[in-house]
Amino acid sequence: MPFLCNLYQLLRERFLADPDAPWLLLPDGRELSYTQADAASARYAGALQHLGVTAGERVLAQVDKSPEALILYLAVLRLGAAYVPLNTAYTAAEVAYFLEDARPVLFVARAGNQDEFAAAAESVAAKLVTLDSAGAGTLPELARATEAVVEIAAVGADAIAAIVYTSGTTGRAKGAMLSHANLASNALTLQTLWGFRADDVLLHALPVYHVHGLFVAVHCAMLAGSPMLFLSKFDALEVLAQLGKATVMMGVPTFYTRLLELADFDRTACARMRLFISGSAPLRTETWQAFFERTGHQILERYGMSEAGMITSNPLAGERLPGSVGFALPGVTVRVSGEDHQPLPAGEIGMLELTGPNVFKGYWQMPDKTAAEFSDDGFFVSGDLAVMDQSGRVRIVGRDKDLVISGGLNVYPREIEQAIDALPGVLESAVIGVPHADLGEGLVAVICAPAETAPDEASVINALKVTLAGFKIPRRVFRVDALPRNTMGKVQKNVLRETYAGAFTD
Ligand code: MCA
Ligand code: AMP
Repeated sequence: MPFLCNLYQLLRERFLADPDAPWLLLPDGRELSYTQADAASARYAGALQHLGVTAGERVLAQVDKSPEALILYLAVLRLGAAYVPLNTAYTAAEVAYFLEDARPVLFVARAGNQDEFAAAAESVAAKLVTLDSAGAGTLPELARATEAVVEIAAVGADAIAAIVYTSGTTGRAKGAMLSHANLASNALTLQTLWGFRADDVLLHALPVYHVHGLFVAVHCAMLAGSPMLFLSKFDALEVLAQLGKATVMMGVPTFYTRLLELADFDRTACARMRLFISGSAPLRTETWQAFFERTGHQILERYGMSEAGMITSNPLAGERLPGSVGFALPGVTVRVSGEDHQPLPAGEIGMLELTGPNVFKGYWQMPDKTAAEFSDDGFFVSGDLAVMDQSGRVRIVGRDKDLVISGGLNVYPREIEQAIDALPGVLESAVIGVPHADLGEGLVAVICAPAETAPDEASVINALKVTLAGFKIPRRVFRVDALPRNTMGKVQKNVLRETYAGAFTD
């Protein structure tokens, strides 16, 4: 069924079935109802409109997780503008790139950071307002002083609701444009598939600047009109303390390995829970098994990416298998193909490709890159290597793209290598991901530099921290005289991954 209205309209129609139901439950005991969410988003929409935000324009936001951060997102949807969330770990240098690329009319920064960004915002004629973790700042002040915008902008099915930046193999981040229809179709499918109901309570400990925490989690809860137990970040002890009030949790595998480290995390702690969902990175079979033995719960693993939201999922009712990401979502077609984009027989490893109403509208202002990632018959090429069995069950077995996923966050080695190569004394470098008990993969940099001039590990790390977000900083740096290369001259990262496999585990 074609979707021809604003995503916010859809959410609102659903959650207003019980307007007084709680929307957010905060750890300090405060509660916000769905009616309050709706009214607050209208007030924020008033402030945004006053600042010049109109349908089709972009609002860039680097804000801490708070109820107001979600209200900002809902207000942007309400106006038919596009929300562009940024990881709070990004440095000023990284944010300057996003400002330049996204060309927003408005940049919402954390209070205290605004001076750092003033010049960059001004250079692209973006207005700058602030919002801090306690919900204070110049944006909420303005929202109190301006008239609310109650109407919800009517938008076409292809109107862009959000642009989510994902790094690229060239080292330059690309903005994946997601339409209202993309987000709505995925949300409706997941709410049904995972059985979200008004009496669920979603424990929300994910960040709200990525698809997982912002779209998958928030949309499922809001469509069902269920409350979110809204934690400012993942802290295993805090999650354990709150778990008795929740029925569903979504997390990256690191959440689950950290919970398993707590002796008190057991069946009793999970007594009210009906579902644990994992994604964003591979969940190790040992983790799945240990979790099952400890809690009696089979973690439901699903697979997705920024460009398409969720793509496959293990079933709620059927068999959930460790090491498998389940089946294509209803309405989504997944195939495992060879280099010619032709489907391979069941059981063979190939490229996972997909098509469906969830697939994005392209990379912001990069038509060539967009075209390069689609087959002639319109399938999006994921870059993930997979195998599918006769029944359509999918396993992700590797990546064709040079990507490391650390604690659920993506790092494209090229970007880090470019920064390392620019350091004095370094000839070239290779960045790889190797097994890390906590993060899944940990970053290792191998630098090729003469022993006499090579910077030591600490100076490489400190130099990178100036411009790159913390999660992109290699945790170990090794020096070599030469990087291993194949006959074509290409650096053999598989050889490096073997050599340094024990960097974090030995
Ligand atoms: C923080 N640090 C990290 C990471 N996070 N290092 C490597 N990998 C990370 N993921 C570093 C910080 O820079 C800092 O370094 C130190 O660790 C402590 O920082 P802190 O913020 O206290 O870390 P934490 O609270 O322990 O965070 C780890 C975390 C967090 C809980 C795993 O990264 C997290 O919430 N990850 C979830 C990410 C997510 O939502 N991904 C979904 C993407 P220093 O001490 O040197 O300063 S969406 C997606 O992938 C698709 C669509 C999908 O399928 O879902
Ligand atoms: P992002 O670019 O942040 O959207 O990350 C998407 C990537 O995360 C995918 O292309 C996969 O490589 C990876 N990913 C997400 N979920 C899973 C999963 N359940 N198992 C393995 N990899 C996953």
